[in-house]
Amino acid sequence: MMETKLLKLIVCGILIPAVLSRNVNIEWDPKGYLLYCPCSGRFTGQTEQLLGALQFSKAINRVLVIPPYIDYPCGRKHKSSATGISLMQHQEGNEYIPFDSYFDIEALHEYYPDVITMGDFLDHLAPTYWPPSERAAYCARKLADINDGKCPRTGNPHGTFWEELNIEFAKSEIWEEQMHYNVDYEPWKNLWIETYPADEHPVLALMNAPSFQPIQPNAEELHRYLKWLPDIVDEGEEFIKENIERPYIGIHLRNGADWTRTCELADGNHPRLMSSHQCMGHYSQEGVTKEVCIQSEEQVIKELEDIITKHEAKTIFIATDHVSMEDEIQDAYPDVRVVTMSPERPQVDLYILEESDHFLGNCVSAFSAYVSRSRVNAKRSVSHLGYNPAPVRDEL
Ligand code: GFB
Repeated sequence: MMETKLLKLIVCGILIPAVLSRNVNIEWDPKGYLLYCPCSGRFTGQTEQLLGALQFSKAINRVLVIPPYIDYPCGRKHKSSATGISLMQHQEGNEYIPFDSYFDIEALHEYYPDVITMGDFLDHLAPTYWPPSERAAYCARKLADINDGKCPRTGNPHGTFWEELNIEFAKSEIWEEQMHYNVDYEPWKNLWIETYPADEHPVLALMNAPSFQPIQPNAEELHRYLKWLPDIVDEGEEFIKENIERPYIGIHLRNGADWTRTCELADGNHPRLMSSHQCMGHYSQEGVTKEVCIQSEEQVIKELEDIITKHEAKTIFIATDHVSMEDEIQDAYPDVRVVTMSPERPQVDLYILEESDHFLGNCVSAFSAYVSRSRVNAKRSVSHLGYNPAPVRDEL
């Protein structure tokens, strides 16, 4: 099944040949393995989960099996000759895209060498060392209690993810104790190691990522081990070379239907909405306002004025999931070139935003948080729509 999917990705031109030609010599590691489903969020949300899982696996000393990204059809775009880009109208199945078709896995090894892709685990280790009768799904008692007393769930993605990988669980291992993913705290780390010693529990398959959402402050640093593959860098650089004159401002406009619904929660009374920590820190009591969450054309145009002047911008690059406001921004600033990508890929949008001379992001979106994190780590300038103070990066 995994091979069929990989083949499909190659035919689609998504997977680079280097992944296939890698010389694989993978041996079983007695320290045991950790699998999980990246069962919430989309590309950048799942990337945050990976950073948390990386930290968790290193702390409890297990090999991390990196899951493929789950790409949902509702978020994919396609080209339409009449309108340029529009959201897909028909429902297709999910796509499962290996981590190493976006990122260089060697760069992760600098932080933790004990990582392996799900494809390699299933092809080279599972057939010999993880017989179907021993495949256990692990979860907390409170999940099992609402799921007929077992861990594996049904539906998309909780069931479809494992089905796609051809993994059927023969049993459930339910933890009764309070187990915590915060393994910086020594007693909680030891609880995992003592409850599930690798010789008795060689493969720990978790139903969700062992991480926090939003990402915890101490995992933000790990972002620097994410290195785009050369084809994404080349694609981004080519777009910059052909369309952008520096200095340029990269702006993220998140305003699709799912976002409009999310921003109904931003009534100014509730702090900590989704990725708002990128602006306000994790512990703020400040309410998230509508202007911080979703912006009108007037707001965007007004806020761009000072930024264009300050950075002497010659180009504005707009990344968006839905409405780019390209024409309106261009009309408001005729001396600045306004560009957006069409057709586009989220990964290339992210790259171009990372490379901008100034990034103007959305406080609430994980997509913006990805760019903010990367730029704050690299000490590059960042500000956010609807929010004036400098972004807060919590210390440990
Ligand atoms: O990455 P993500 O988890 O962050 O999901 P949020 C947003 C997805 O929307 C991205 C697309 O992975 C992209 O596929 N997207 C958003 C974009 N902005 C852009 C953009 O500027 N350019 C391109 N090319 N694509 C959460 C979701 O989104 O929002 C949740 O994870 C839920 O599932 C919630 O829908 C409301 O934090 O922005």
